Amino acid sequence: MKPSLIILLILFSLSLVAQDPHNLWLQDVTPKSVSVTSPKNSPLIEMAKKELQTSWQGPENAQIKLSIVKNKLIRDDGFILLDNEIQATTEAGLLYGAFELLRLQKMGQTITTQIYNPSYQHRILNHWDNLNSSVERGYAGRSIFWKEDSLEVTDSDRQRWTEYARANASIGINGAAINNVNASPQVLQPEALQRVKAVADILREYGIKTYLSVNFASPSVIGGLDTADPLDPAVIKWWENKTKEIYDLIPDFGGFLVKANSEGQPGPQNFGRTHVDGANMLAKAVGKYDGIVMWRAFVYSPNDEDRAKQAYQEFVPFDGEFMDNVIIQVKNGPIDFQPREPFSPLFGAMKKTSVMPELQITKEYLGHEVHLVFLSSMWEEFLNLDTYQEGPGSSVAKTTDGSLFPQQHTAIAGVANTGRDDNWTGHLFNQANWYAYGRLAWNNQLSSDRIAEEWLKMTFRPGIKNDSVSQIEWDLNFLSPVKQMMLASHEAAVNYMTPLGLHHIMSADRHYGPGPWWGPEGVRSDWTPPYYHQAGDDGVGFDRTESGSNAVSQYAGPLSARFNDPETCPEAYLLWFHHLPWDYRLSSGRTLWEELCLHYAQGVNSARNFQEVWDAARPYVSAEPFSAVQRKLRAQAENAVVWKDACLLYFQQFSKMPVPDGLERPIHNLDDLIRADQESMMRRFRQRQRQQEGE
Ligand code: GCW
Repeated sequence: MKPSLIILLILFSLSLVAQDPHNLWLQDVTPKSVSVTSPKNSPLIEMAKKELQTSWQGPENAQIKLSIVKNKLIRDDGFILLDNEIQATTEAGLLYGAFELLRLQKMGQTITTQIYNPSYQHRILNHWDNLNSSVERGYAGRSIFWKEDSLEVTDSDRQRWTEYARANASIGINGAAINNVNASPQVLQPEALQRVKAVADILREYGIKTYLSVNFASPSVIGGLDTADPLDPAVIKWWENKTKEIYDLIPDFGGFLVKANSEGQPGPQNFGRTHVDGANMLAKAVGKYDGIVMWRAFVYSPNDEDRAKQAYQEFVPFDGEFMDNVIIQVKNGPIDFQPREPFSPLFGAMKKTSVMPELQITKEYLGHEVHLVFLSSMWEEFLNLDTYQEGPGSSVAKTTDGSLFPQQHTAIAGVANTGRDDNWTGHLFNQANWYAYGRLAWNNQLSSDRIAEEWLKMTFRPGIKNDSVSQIEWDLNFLSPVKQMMLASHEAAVNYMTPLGLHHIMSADRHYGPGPWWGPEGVRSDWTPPYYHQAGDDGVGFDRTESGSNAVSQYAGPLSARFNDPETCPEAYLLWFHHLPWDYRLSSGRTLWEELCLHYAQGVNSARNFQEVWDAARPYVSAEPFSAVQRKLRAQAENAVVWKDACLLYFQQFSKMPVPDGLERPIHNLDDLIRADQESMMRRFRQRQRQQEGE
C-alpha cells in the first residue's frame, strides 16, 4: 500500500470514533469497577454514587466512602478529597466532590488530600428565555425551558432538563433563573408556575435552585391593582401572596432577579420610589423563606451624562441601605458586555452591600455562534483586575467573594448560551464558555490555561479509542495547539473588532458585524456607535478624563490617576478613556492610526491561523463536529476581514492617513459594506414587523 493511502485509512478510522457533542464535557467512558458506600441514602447521595459508578476511571475494584462530617473548614457545597473518601458537610458537597474526583481522573492527575471550597455561594445561570420560547441574544436555537405553544410538560422536556442539570452540577453551578430579565408578567400566572415547578423538581435532583426574573409591574399587569408602587400596602400584599404561592409549589425556590428602570422595563422610579424601596420590598417577601433578590445595576438613560457613569451614580448613594438578602448584580464592565472593558467602578465601591458580577456567556458582542472566542481569558482578566478600593490587591474577585467585605451573600451570574441545538450552544467551542463560567464561579482563581485543558481533555479525549493514539501524541498534536488557539482567541477578537479601547461600534441591534457609521437622526445617541468612538478630524476615542466626562473619578485614587493620563493609561483602554489625535504616538513609537491598523491586521492574521490549527486537528476529532467547526472558522476569518476593512475605511475618512506599508490593503469598499449592513437591518426590521402583525 502506498504510504499516503495508509495515512488516509488511519485518518478515516480515527475520525469514525464517536465524540457526541450533545454529551458536552461529559462524554461516555467505559467505567472501571468501584464500590461506593455512604452513611445514609438520599437523592443527592444516590446521584453522587451513580456518577462515580458510571464514570470511574481510577484503580479497578476501588472502594470509596462518602461521608458527611462536621468540619468548620469546609463551607457549604465544599468537600475534602482523601485517598478513598469524599468528606463534605452537605449532601451537595458530596456530589460536587464526586464530580471533581472524576475530573481529576480524566485529567490523569493523582489525588492529593485537599479542601475544595467554592468562591461564591450562589453560582447562577441567567437564561434570557422568553415564554414564547425565543431567546434574547440566543444563538443556539429555541429555549430549553419554554415552548412555542404550550405549557404542558413532556418526557422530552424532562429528559433535556435532567441533562442540563447534570452538566451544571458537574461544574458546580447551583442556580438557574429560567426566564428573561426583560420579564413577562405572565410567568407569575398559576399555569406558568406549574411549569416552573416541574423544572425546579428536576433541577433539585442535582442540587440546583430555580429562580425567576420578575416584572416590577406585575401587580398591576396581572394582579388587577391600579399601581405597582412598592410602598403601597396592596402591592406589598400582592407580592407576599405571590411569593407564598411560589414557595408552596417550590419550597427551595431561590428568589427573584429584577431588571428595573432599565431599557424601558418598569421599576420603582415609575412611582417616584428608589431602587432601595423596590428591592427591599421584594426582599422582605422572599426573606421569610430564605430567598434572595438579585437587583441589576444595568441602568442608563438618554441624558447628557456619560452612559459609563450612570450605574455608579444611581447605586453608590444607596450603599448600606439594601437588606441583607439583596445582591446588586453588576455587569463586568460599565457599558455592556463589550469585547473588552475596564471593570465597572461599582466593584469595591459598594462596601456595605452584597455585589455580584454578571458575565455574559452568550456572545452578543463577540461573534454569536460563529466566532470561536474562549471567554475564560476575558473573565480571568476581569476577576483579577485591581480595584485598589481597599489598597493594592483589592481584585474584583476579592470585592465580590467575601474576602474583603463581610457580605451576607456571595454570588455570580452568567447569561447562559444554551438552546435546543443538539450541541446545546451552537458552536462546539461555545460549550467551553459554559464550562469555564461554572469552573470560575466555583474557583475564581483558576487559570484559563487549566480550564481549557480540562475542557479539551474531557470533551475530545474520550472520543479517541484508548489504544489508537498515544497520550503523548494527542497532547502534542491536539491538546497543545488547540489550547493555544483557545487562549489566543479573545485577544484576536478584540484586535479585529475593537482594539485599543474602542467599544460599542457593532452593527446596530444585532451586534454582530461592524457598524461604526450608524447614527440616523432621531435615534437615541447612546445607542449609536459614533457616541462611543467620537471619531472626527481631530482624532478618535471617548474623553472620560477629568476634562472630559470625568468617569475616571469613579475609580479609586491610584487607578483614577493612571486612567486619566494617556501616558499611563493601559493601551488596552486608551480610547475608552481618551480622545486622541490620529498622529498621537504610542509607546511603540507608532502613531495611533498605525497602531490601529496593526491591531486590526493582527486580529485577522490570528483568525486565519486558527483555521490552520484546526485543520491539523482533523485526525483527533469526529468527522461531523470537525467540519462544523471548520466551516465556522472560515466564516470567522471572513468576518474578521470585514471588521478590519469596515473600521479602517470608515476611520480613514477622518485620519486621512494611508494604511502603513506591509499591511494588507482593504479588499472591500466602504459604501458596499454600509449598504449591506443597512439592507440586512431593513430585512430584520420587516421580519420583526411581520412577526408582530402575525401575533
Ligand atoms: O446587552 C443588552 C442587550 C439586551 C439585554 C440587556 C440587558 C436582556 O442588548 O438584549 O436585555 O443588555 O442586559 O438587560
